[in-house]
Amino acid sequence: MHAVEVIHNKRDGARLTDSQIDWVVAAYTRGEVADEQMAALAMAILLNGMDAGEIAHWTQAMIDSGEVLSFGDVGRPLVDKHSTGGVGDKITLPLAPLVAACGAAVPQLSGRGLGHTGGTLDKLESIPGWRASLSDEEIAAQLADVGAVICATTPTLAPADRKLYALRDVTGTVESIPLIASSIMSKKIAEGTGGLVLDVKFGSGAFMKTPERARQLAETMVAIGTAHGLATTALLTDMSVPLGRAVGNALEVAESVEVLRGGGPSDVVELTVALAREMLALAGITDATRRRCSPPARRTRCGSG
Ligand code: IUR
Repeated sequence: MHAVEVIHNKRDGARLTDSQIDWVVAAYTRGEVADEQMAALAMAILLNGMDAGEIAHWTQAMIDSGEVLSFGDVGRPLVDKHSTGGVGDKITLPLAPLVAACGAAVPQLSGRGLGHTGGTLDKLESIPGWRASLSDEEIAAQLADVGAVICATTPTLAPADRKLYALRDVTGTVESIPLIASSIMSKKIAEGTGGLVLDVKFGSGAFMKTPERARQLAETMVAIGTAHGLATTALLTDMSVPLGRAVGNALEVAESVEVLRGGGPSDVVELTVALAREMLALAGITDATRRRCSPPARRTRCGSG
C-alpha cells in the first residue's frame, strides 16, 4: 500500500477502507509514513470528514498501535473523565480526589496543553519535585492506595496518537471532529477505565465554537465508547469565559486547593460537582451524589447512562 493512494482517496472525498486505515496508522507509528504525508491525510480528514464506521476503525487502529492497560482489581470501580480543554480548566485537580473520596478509583492519565489550552501535567509540574511519569506498577499501587492517580500517559498507550496529536498541533488540524474523537477515545479505552465522563466545551475559548459542534463531538465520542463497551456520558459546558479566576499553571493549582478546602469560585465548584456526580453514577455510587449535588446551571447533558 502507498501513503499517497490513501491521501488521494480521502482528498477526493471517498471513505477509507479498513485495510487502508490499519495500514496507514500502523505504518505512521513505525515511522514508515512520513510526517508530511500524515499531515496531508489529517488535513484531508479535517476537510472531508469520516463516517461512523471509519471513525470506529481509526480509533481501533490507534488502540492497536500500543497496549491496553489493566490495573487488575484495585478494590474500587474505575471511572475517569476527559475534558476537551479551555482557558482556566483545572477541574481534574479537585475532581479526582473528590471522586476518590466518594469511593471510586480515578485513573487520570493526562496530556499536555494543545493549542491555547494548558494541560493538567503542565499545571502539576508547577509543584517542585512533582513527577509526571509513573510505571504501570506505581499507577496500580496508587489507585489501590488513595483511589486516584494523575500522571502522564505511558509511552505504550496509543503511540499513534502521541505522534499524531503533536503533528495536528502544528498543522492546523486540531479541530477535526473525527480526529479529536478518535484521539481522546483511543487513549481512554486503552487506559482500561470502566466508565468515562466527557466534558465537551463550547464557546469562544473552546475548540468547538458552537453548542451544535460540541454536541456533534460529544455524540461521536459517546458512540465510540458505547461501541467498545465503555459506559460513556458527556456534559456540554460553556467555555466562552475562562473557568474560575486563576489562569496559569501554579495559580490554577492554588485555586484547585482552595476548592478542595471548601472555597474557590462558584463556577469551578459547580462544574467539579456536576462531573463528580456523573462519574459516581457510572461507578454505581449514587447515594452521596443525591445528598450533596446542586442542580445544573451553565451546562447541558448528552448521552445515556
Ligand atoms: N485531547 C486529546 O487527547 N486529543 C485531542 O484531539 C484534543 C484534546 I482537541
